[in-house]
Amino acid sequence: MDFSEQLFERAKKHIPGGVNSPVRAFGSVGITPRFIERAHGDRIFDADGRNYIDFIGSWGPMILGHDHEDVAEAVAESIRDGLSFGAATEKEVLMAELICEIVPGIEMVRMVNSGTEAVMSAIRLARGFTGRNKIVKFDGCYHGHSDSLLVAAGSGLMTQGMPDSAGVPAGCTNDTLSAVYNDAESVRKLFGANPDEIACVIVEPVAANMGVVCPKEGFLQELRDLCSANGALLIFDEVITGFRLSLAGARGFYDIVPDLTTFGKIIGGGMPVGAYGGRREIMERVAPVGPVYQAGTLSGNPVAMTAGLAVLETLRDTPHFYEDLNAKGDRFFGEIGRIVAAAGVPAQVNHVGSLGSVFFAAEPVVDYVSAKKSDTARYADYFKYMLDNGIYLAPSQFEAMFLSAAHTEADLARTLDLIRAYVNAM
Ligand code: KE4
Repeated sequence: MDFSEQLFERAKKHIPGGVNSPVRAFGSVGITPRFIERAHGDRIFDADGRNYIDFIGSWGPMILGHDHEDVAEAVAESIRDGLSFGAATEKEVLMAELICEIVPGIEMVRMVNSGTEAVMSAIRLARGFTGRNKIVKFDGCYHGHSDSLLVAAGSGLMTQGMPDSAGVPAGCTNDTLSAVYNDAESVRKLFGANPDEIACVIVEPVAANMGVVCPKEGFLQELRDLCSANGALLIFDEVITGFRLSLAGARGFYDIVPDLTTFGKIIGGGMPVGAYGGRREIMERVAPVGPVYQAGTLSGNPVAMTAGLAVLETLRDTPHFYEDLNAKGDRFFGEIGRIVAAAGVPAQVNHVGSLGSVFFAAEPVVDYVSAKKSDTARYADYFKYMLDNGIYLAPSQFEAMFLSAAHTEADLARTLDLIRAYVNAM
């Protein structure tokens, strides 16, 4: 039994499923999860001394690669000043100023500790600002595990076969309406059936929790127009796309300004950070200045802010960062598309820049229904083959691959060779 297997047995004694987040249990691929000991650049190293080219990057935060010199040094120095004070610090001011400087349309921002918390708070704020209760989400989109959003959610809930979680009273989801991703008409109908009752529409501008599903031309603009016409707020959940697709995230990439935006992952550089922000007239409804309550002991933690600031400043100050990263993604995912087409296998490749997915599906994947037609057994077999050959992919068909600035051309070429070998043997 290798050390990861030993650790997993021990973990399962004291942690539900042996993991602190379900997708890490490798449930849908049916093998023992690798326990990771350390990481550097585009590589992670497991407890048995094996190393892998990492395409998860902590589910998005590690856009610069692991163990980036500037980030590591800044955090190491910050720790000596103290870990947490439960008081205001300059670093929170610097982070808020930086996000408002970088992201058009954001005038104020509140730091929290996870993407879930950011979305939960943004939803409460939308309800408090509009005085309305109903919310619209999209089948297959995942916005964290707060009660009212665990409806036809993506990510682990697709893998776990739990379309709606146990323990969520109907009262928490009665006001949650579900629409079809890439189908603005389904949203229009919900507005028609619930006049003046919908507080917000929340969307992953590029869906990445049913695998990556790209917005059809005009879809996001139609959501923008529908929300404006009906007095509802448009919320972009940019926990994954924020600072990934462009410095201004999806809103910059697609030139659409939502009313509220949620962030996570990259803004913490790997530390527990989330945030939500928008224009002043909305954000000033948040306590202590407004009536919408939200709080957090470790919100804006100085060490976490140090990590996030180091990452965001590097992203802002590195010439052509996104041009280069997105071009790398176009080349890499474009080549996978050519490989599967040449092999004539039932597979689809969806990507936007450095964020992408390979679906083992015969038809294009454009929403939750088409994503669910994927051959998850085939994906599990593919995952195991790649893992055995030193490539660490998402342990579920319904997750994404994340490229970083640290992924070398040699490692990407090796990955493509393995994908080619696999699909040619299908
Ligand atoms: P967290 O609470 O996990 O920080 O963020 C929740 C969240 C909110 N919005 C979007 C668009 C997200 O993708 C997420 C979390 N993403 C998953 C990956 N599919 C986190 C991985 C996990 O659950 O372990």
